[in-house]
Amino acid sequence: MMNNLKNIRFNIFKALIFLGSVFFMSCGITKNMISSRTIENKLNVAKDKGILFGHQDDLAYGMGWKYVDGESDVKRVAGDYPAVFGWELGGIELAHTFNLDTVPFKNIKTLSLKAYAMGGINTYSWHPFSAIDGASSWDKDVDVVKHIIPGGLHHEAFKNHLDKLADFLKSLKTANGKQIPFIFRPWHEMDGAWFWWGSKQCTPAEFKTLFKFTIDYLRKSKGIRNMLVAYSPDGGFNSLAKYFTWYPGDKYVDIMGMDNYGDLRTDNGEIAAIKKLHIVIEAAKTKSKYAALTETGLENVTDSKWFTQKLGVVLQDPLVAKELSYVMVWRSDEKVHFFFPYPGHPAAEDAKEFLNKPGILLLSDINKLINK
Ligand code: BMA
Repeated sequence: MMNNLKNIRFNIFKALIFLGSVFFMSCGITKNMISSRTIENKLNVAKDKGILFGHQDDLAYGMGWKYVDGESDVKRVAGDYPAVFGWELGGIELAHTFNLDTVPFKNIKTLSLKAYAMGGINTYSWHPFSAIDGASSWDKDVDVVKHIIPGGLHHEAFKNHLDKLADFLKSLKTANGKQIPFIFRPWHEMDGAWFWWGSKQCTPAEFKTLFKFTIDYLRKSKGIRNMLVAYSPDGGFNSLAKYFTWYPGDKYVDIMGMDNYGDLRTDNGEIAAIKKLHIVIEAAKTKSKYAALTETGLENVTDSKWFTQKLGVVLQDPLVAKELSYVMVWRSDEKVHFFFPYPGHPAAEDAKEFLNKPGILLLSDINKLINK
């Protein structure tokens, strides 16, 4: 009798373990991954509280410094780190040691893990070289997309590029061997015509095939599950239908994005930017996704009031303030260009004032909300 009871208990226990694993596997979570829901959790918690602020390459370099532990131009100016950390993976597909902006991939890895450990969200852009002949992403005269999608002559070479990308993404593991969650934002600004995947370089159908194949390959063939995906046209749209022209489908996208530099450097451009963000927000609402201004900035911050008077005005629009999850400004490379000021720069005080607004969330703000 006692033995039977023990057996029953043991079997129930085994069944629970089995059901638990089936549940977690079906959610795409395995023991070795930290679910992408940890990012969604942050985005959900931030909802209605404010917009998370991000900066590309923030922990890697800034004005007058490079790879200094703990350094960040956002922190130097505003006293806190950004909540979103952007990184660039162009060059990983060729097994380069450095990305196309000379940032070593080993530093990107260490700093991504640091950002994750601090409570931040990592997002990766990718400006890959062509799998056909190594042409740069900006080589708009080459015919790439139709040759690298399934059925194309260079499809295998492209898969090889994705293998290298996947190896890097899967190597983003904590000391306990768990893969960290991240946002991936491939094939961005496709509505423009400056990349080989742009609107004049391939058809929307070819583009969608490229996008879908990329995500399916990373998820299904490579087992990457801890990834949210952002879809980011460049603001070359004026309707919901136009916004969706290159949309690969609901199962491929988690974040409805927009990159937009143009409207934010134009007189009265904030009106156009707000209109487009309303379209992005409508898209996100219709599809139950998040909305984000995935890239913006004013090159070399030549307007000392740009943060409060341009970006700030756009983000203060009531619908935008309520619905937008995050905004990210581009990198600050002293040799090329910078999009966030440094201490002493004429725009530094204004950037600080903007970041101190209650509706803009930095790293300690999101950590406080999460730990509440
Ligand atoms: C662009 C510029 C380039 C850089 C590229 C990828 O906007 O910043 O200098 O190589 O992004 O990071």
